[in-house]
Amino acid sequence: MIKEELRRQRIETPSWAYGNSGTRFKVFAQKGVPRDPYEKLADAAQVHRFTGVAPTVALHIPWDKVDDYAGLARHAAEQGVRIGAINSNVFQDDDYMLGSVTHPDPVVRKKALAHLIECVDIMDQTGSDTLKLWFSDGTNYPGQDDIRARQDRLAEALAAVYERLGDDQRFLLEYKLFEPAFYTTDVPDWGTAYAHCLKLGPKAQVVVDTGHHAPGTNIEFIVAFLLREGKLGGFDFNSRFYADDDLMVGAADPFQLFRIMYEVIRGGGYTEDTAFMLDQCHNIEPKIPGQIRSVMNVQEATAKALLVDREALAAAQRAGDVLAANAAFMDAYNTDVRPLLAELREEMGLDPDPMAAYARSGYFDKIATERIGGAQAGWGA
Ligand code: RM4
Ligand code: MN
Repeated sequence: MIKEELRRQRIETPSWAYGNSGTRFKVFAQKGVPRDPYEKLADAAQVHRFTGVAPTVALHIPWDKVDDYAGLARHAAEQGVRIGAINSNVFQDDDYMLGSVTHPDPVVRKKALAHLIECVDIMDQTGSDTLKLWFSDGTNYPGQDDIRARQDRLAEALAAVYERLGDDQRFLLEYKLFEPAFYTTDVPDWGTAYAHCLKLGPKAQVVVDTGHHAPGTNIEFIVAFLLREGKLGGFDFNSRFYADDDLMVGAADPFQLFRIMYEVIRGGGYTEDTAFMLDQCHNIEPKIPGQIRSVMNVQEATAKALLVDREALAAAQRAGDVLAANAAFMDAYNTDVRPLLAELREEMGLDPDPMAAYARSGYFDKIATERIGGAQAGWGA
C-alpha cells in the first residue's frame, strides 16, 4: 500500500536551515529568526506539526552549543521533536586554515579529533545515534602538502572516532568534490568515503549530499551501488544548479530526486537505517515554509517512485524492451501524486495543504513579534 509506505517516511530537518544564511557576498537577516538552538527546535517542530513526517532535527556543533544537552533534548521532546544527527564542524577555526584531521601539524589534528569525540559525547547526552562528518580539508596548490600522508592522517582520525562510537551509534562520512579547497580535497568523492568506511566496519557509512558532485554525475548510480554494499547511511538532500547551492530539494531537478528515490526503494533502502536529511539554506525565502516545501518535495518524489510498476518494468527489462521499460518509469514520474498525499494527510489528522495551514497558523507573526532583540542565529553562530 503506497499510502502506508508514505505514512512511515521520516525526513530530518537541519537546525541551520532556520537561521540566517547567504553567500560570501551577503547574509540577509529575516524577521523572526531563532536566536538560539531552543528557538530553532521550536521552528523545526512547526515543520513536523504540519507535515507529520519530520520528527527529528539535526544539530551542528558548535553552532548549536548549549550547556545542558540533556535539557536541549528534553526541550525538543516538549516541542514534539527529537534530536537527529550531530554534525561536526572542523572548518571554522583559524587553526584549520591548512586542514583539520589532515593538517600537517599534529597539534591541530589533535584539536580536531577532540572536537569529533566531543560530538560523540553530545550524541550520548542527546540520544542521537548518528554523527555526520564533513571535512573541508584539502589543498589549494600542487605540492602544498603530501596527498598520501593526508589520507593516512584522515584514516587515523576516523579510526579513533570509530573506536569511540557506542554499540548503537554510527558515523556517516560525507564527501564533496571541491570547496573550500580548490586543488585537492581529502574526501572528494563517494569512492574515497566508501574505501575509508569499508576498512572501519559496519558503523561507518557514506552520506550522499546531493549538491556535492560534479555536474552531470549520475547520483542514482552511486545510491544503487552503496546500497548494494550496505554502505549508504543516508542523504543530505538539497538542489543545485551550479555547485553546492543548498537550494530546496526537488526545486532544481525533481526528476533526479525521483530517480534517486526509485533506487533507494529498489535497493531496500527505504527503511529507518537510511537517514533522509535536508541540508539546505534559505537565503531569500522564508525558512519554515522553505522546509515544509522541501519535505513535501521529498514526499512527492517518493510517492512517484513507489508508483513505479516494478513487475511491468522487470518484464520489459527482461524482454529487452527499452521503450516499455522507460515508459514504466515515466508513467510513474508523470503521475500527479498531490491528491494522494493530500488524502494521506487527512487520514493522518493533518491539513491536506501544509503550506496554507502554516500560513494561516499565525506562527510567523508570533515569532516576528516575540523575537526582538538578541543576536539572530546565522552562518557560523
Ligand atoms: C557542508 C556539508 C555539511 C554541512 C555544512 C553546513 O558543505 O554539506 O553537511 O553540515 O556544509
Ligand atoms: Mn551536507
